[in-house]
Amino acid sequence: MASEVKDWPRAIAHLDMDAFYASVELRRRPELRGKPVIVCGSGPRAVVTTASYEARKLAGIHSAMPAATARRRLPDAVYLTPDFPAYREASEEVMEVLRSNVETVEVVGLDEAYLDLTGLFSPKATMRRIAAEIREVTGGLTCSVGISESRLLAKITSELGKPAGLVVLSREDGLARFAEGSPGLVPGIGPKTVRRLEEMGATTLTQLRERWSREELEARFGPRSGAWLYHRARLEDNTPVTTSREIKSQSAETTFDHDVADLGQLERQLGELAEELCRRLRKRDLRGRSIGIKVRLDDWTNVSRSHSVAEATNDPEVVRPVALDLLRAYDPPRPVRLLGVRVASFEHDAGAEGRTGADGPDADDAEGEGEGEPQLRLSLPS
Ligand code: TTP
Ligand code: MG
Ligand code: MG
Repeated sequence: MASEVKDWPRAIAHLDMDAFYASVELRRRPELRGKPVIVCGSGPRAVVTTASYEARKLAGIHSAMPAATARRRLPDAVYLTPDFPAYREASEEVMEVLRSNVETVEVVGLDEAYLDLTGLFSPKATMRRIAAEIREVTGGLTCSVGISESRLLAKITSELGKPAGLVVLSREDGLARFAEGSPGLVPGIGPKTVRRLEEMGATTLTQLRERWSREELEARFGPRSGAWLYHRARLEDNTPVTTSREIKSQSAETTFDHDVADLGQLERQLGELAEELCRRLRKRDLRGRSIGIKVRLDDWTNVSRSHSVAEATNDPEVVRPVALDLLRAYDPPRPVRLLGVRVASFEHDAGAEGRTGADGPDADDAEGEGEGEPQLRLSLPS
């Protein structure tokens, strides 16, 4: 052990539930215990949202794998369609345990959270107690915990003990342990960047550290991303854990290069914005009852209109027509400068913005979102 937790400047835990959706299903169907369980949609393009550890071991089934592949590999597994309300409810039970034990808890998605344990007498004992309490309160759901000096390392560390593990790792130990590891194991460094680094001759974290100075990285990747990579390669991260705030609404909007007067063009644009917004809502598992539009005219008049639907939604087939009706009813009297669509009045909060390390080179493409997790968070039953 390179250093003791009590000597670290900060102690951060990352907690992540094990095979979350599948475990929630198993809790209410104990007769399925021990069998491979796969939660996935049923349409032709459905993908696996999660597989129980049995299914992972038996046939390497994993999240985001096409459901058809899973069915071919493991035809006898138990296939279930996702029940999001059940997962949200279980998530709330878990997060409530965290919040009642620790002051600073940042929820990032349905099944994971960061906790700031700095200054506690024994972070390890605290997390062991919390894991036991989660198990008890939720009727058997297990989690894995990583404790380290930063969010970045805590996130990597929680993976090491899966399932049901608790691992403590100092930065020094992390550097030694992952010396020969690919830069891709660092959250936020996606496959695209890994390929670029490989081409530069940095296939391991050590090579990246030793062969590339900060200046060189900045020259290649730009000042922000270069500096970010430099620190990631050293497993350095000083992002604070911040108590998650509830997301009240989500919107997508665009400012036109040239003001648009044609209603048809505005409608097409609004349709696309609605699609984009729904994709984001689905990713965060948010559904809202209030659908609104925002229009800014060329004279900077701002107009908002909204309409409530009976059932909370993130379905583009619901959001798009409502938004279009609102636009047609308003029928902008002047050319439009900015157009936006918005969904609010969520069922209830399902986590918070789960984004850290957003300055990475992949931040704006599909790989860099949410600390390098797969982009595809939810596959809704089709
Ligand atoms: P994860 O925590 O990534 O995975 P997991 O809890 O199923 O398994 P692990 O023990 O390895 O943590 O994701 C949490 C839930 O989010 C998961 O149960 C289902 C959902 N999910 C998707 O819908 N699509 C995905 O691609 C991933 C990765 C997860
Ligand atoms: Mg999990
Ligand atoms: Mg997770």
